[in-house]
Amino acid sequence: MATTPRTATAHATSTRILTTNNHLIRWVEKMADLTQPAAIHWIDGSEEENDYLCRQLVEAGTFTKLNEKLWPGCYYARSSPNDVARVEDRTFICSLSKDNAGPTNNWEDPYVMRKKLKALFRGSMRGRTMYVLPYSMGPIGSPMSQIGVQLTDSAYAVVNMRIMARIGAPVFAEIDRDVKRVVPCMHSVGAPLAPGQEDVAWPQNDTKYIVHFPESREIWSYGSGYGGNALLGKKCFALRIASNIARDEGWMAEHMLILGVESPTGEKTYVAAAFPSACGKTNFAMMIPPKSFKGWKVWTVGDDIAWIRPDKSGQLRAINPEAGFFGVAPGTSAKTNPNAMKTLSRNTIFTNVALTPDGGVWWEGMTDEPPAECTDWLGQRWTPEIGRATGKPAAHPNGRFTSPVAQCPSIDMEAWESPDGVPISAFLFGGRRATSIPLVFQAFNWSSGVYLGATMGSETTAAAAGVLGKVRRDPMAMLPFCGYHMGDYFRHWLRMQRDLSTTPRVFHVNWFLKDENGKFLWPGYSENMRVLKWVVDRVRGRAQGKETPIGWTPHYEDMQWDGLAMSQEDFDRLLLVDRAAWRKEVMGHEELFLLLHDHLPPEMIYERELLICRL
Ligand code: TSX
Ligand code: MN
Repeated sequence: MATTPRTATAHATSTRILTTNNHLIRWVEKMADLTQPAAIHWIDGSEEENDYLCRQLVEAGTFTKLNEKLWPGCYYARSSPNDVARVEDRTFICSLSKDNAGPTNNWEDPYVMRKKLKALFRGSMRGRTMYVLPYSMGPIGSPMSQIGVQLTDSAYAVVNMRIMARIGAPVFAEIDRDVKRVVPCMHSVGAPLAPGQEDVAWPQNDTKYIVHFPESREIWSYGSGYGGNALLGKKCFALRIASNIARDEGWMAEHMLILGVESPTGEKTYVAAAFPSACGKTNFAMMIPPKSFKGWKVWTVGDDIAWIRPDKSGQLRAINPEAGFFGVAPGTSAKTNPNAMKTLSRNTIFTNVALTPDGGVWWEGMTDEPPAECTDWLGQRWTPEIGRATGKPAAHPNGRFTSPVAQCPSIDMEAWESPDGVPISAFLFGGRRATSIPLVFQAFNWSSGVYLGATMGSETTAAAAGVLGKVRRDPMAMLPFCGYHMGDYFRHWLRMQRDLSTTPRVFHVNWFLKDENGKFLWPGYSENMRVLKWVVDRVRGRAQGKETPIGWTPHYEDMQWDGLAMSQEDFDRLLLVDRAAWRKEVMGHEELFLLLHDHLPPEMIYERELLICRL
């Protein structure tokens, strides 16, 4: 297999080829012929290389180096206003059969799509450097890890991926061992430069395509440099492609945080949790227990994605395939998430937040008082007065920080990079629901737990206080991320039970119940530890539960209340199972099931019938 390094293409200046894998070298050549880059740069992942790329980004105007005293090792970027989020309507699952993509994914015939993509990518990297970026999702060499190679014309994508994944020379070495299939990922911002043409700070194309070929395990992303559109290891690979691999191989690729709860005796219990967006998933993953919980600790393993598989004994074990947090900045503060604030205090890339005059960053919710003046995410002067007058925030609501996981004070140092993962004892599903859904309840068994996940959802936040928002269903928080038919996905969840000696216990939580005046009934944040302790106690067989039509809820005395004034009456309100409201709720489940009916496992219908009977 070994070949001597050679120049990849005649028309491009190139740095040294860093692999001996001929298949990879030939693919890079072929893609360079297609996209016509001015140069090819094989990424080694070194610090020197990263410094070089960051310098280039500063020169190009993409990056601003932040004040080294206040924000050591940090950079600031503003995107084009046309490129600020994932583009779900431009995201495609191009399976051979439309049926396999299901009704919740965009689909196009793979042959038609390939033709389209070839045309878009033809010459798309002219005047730019094509980076050959090898990455490992999961610790390098772990049997649970997967490898991808992203070809990209975005240095911004490279330096972000260096935080989000393991990249560079050690991954090439893993590829050269030739034991794992590599997922090819094509990425172009779709903004070729003519000779002499001046570049813009954030190149992008108004035409965008985020395309997955599940059978051939390929990703093609065109036109965007932002987040999940450009950092292809994350949503594209670790969820959409990996969900296909996982189904075929008998494991699970989930949109879940992973945390460990340590009791005063040192006993550690790991849970994985799926929440829809805007439920504070990262806050929960980095939660600090209240002072009254002496000796209890919460350890972070991951905040977004979990790859979970049964070990030889039939116990589910999970890894966080990522090495970084790509977190939403607005709302993150020393009050809501002190661990996140410490994590992002250095070696972080900020995108689409506000820039302060002292070379720092700011976003809505970071401090009680906004800075007297700053530059907003659009590059305009912003003051609190201007903000009030225009109603425009200084930071984009989807402004982000890219930070290394290892910098998180609550990171589970012993376990987070364990090649075998951590044992998962419980799954939590959640939603943002102002009424009807109790603070916490436990499913009766695995299949009623799968039903809980399948029917979860959040109220649209735009609804006025006290008015019932419309519930948007987001099964297992996977609706935008499952790379195949959602009905088959439920079937896969149900089938997983066969390979398990014990199934994790399944719970549903809702931190967002409100009273008639729109006031939150539950304090949330650190106080969620009280719920987490009941979950752990249930898993360990230590806590009682009260049987209700929807599952088991805690009794008042099953939960630890030291340090929080919680009356039996307020508690009863938080745990109330309103049968009339639930009969309506079940009607909402029907809507989703109708959409998925031709692939829906019969167990889901059966669980629904059982629930109706119990109500
Ligand atoms: O992240 C949140 N969590 C989980 C924390 C571990 N948020 C923020 C959600 C938006 C991203 C929450 N918001 C939580 C919560 O548990 N609960 C709430 C609702 C809430 C907001 C404010 C207060 C109480 C509850 N109290 C005061 O503002 C004083
Ligand atoms: Mn996510």
